[in-house]
Amino acid sequence: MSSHMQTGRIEIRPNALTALVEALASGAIEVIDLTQPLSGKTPIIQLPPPFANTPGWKTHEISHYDERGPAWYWNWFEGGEHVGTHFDAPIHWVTGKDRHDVAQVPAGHLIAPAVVIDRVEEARRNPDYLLTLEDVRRFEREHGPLPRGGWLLYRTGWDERASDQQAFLNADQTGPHTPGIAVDCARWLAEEAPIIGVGVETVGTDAGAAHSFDPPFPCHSFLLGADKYGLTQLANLRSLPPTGAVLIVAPLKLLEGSGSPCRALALVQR
Ligand code: 23J
Ligand code: MN
Repeated sequence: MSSHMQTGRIEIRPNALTALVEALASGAIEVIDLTQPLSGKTPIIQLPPPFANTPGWKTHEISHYDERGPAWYWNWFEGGEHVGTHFDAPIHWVTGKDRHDVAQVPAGHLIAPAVVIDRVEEARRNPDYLLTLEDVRRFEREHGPLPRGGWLLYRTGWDERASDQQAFLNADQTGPHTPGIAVDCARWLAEEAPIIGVGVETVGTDAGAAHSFDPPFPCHSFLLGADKYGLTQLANLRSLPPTGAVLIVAPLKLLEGSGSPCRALALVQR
């Protein structure tokens, strides 16, 4: 039935949710899973001494249709808040210490538009590649301004390494070498851009070498300090258009949590 019609005196207004459900059913809108699998093999960040490191993910079996539970299979798990595809809440960083924990993030912020800036070639040539303000300006000249209340997703091709901790961290004697965002660009994204967060394919939103930047870890420092969010270890950004996707991100509602492993999905018009 057409959604615009007069039925007697009752007007049936166009219903965006009906349209969404129909588009999902017909495939006109596709759901892309941006989440990496979470297991004991999921790569985890390795901070240099003297800093404490997060444990990885671990699953423990409770029963598996056996004497411990004849008709049911279930597990329990342990793991860090910042393992795998995960959400950084503002309170994660000292600059955001008085801001929201992960349970306090407004639900309305968890569904938002997203744009994708692709620097795969640059990151392939230089694993320490840093996204510049000029890169973002060039994207805006071509595609329009960054989305108000939305996400900047930064594609580097690093997701291809996500099943191999060594390749993913890409560390040598001088530390990890993974792409990130330049200091002045991170400051601009935090303080000037209309976005609510930055998503990346790497183990953290900051570059591998960001421990030696001024300030250290500028993405974490500026973005979280500005009440914005981080999203890491994303998959399948190659399947998203530069503009027009809608990101749905679902971190666990961990009371006082600094972040959480999450499911990240994108809706894309086909
Ligand atoms: C703690 C310290 C430094 C970093 C991180 C955590 C993360 O990347 C994270 O997962 O938030 S760089
Ligand atoms: Mn994190």
